[in-house]
Amino acid sequence: NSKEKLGPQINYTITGIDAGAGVMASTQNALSDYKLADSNWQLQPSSTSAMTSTLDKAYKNKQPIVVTGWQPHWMFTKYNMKFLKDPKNSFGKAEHISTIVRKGLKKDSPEAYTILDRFHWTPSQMSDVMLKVNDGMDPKKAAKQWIKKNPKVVSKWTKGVKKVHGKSIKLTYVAWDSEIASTNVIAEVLREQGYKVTIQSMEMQPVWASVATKAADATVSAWLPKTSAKFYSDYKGRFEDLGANLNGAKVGLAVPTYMKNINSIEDLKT
Ligand code: PBE
Repeated sequence: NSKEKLGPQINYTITGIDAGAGVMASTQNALSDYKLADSNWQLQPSSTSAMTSTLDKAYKNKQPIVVTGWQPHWMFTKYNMKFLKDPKNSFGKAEHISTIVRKGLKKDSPEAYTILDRFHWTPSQMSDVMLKVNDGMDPKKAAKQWIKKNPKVVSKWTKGVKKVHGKSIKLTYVAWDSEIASTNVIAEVLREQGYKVTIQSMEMQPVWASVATKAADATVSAWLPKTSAKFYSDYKGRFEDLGANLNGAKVGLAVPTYMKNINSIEDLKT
């Protein structure tokens, strides 16, 4: 019942994801910025799949829940969700996802560099791939289908670029739904260009380290300016930022829209 205080109903718990994610660090900041930790609020780490399954159960029963949320993600397509207002700006405003490549890639693999540099798509295009994967389709297959259906978009990335033979490219990524989609799409595009592409998923810190140490060639999973800010500054000068591959991303705390009285992070206190 909406007249009851929210905190006790959900044990003052925000349902989070993997501890290494940027949204978890930002949520910890929010707990202190809004003085929520003082009133017993805590962030429960889990995994994206555990978080979304907890959300699914709460949603089906119209029970209150507060989760770490971000967009693009299918949770906003599958459920009616809203971000809580963040007047203290703990989560930053708009985020973009950047393509980060190793130093020297331009010289060693100019064709891949050009395609990675041009790679840019929209949240709704990314969501098309994400939804298919969420419905159970193999990510590689979903990527291939998307490429086949969007030849005009893809040709903007590959136009005039020479085919290659026998060259290899290694991409690293974090296995978040958004990055599973983008990494598989760009990997398939590079394969069609003739590259032998390997993709490897790991935690966020090793992703950045792999590009900085040149163990990997690139990643398309850098949420900025806030979510991966720590790694961006830790490895500054040891990678090249090719700019946004997607604009209009967002990170914050999210709740189902049936929680009518909770609209701002401030409201968690009341
Ligand atoms: N995310 C999705 C990541 C970036 C992509 C918001 C869960 C993070 O929090 O680091």
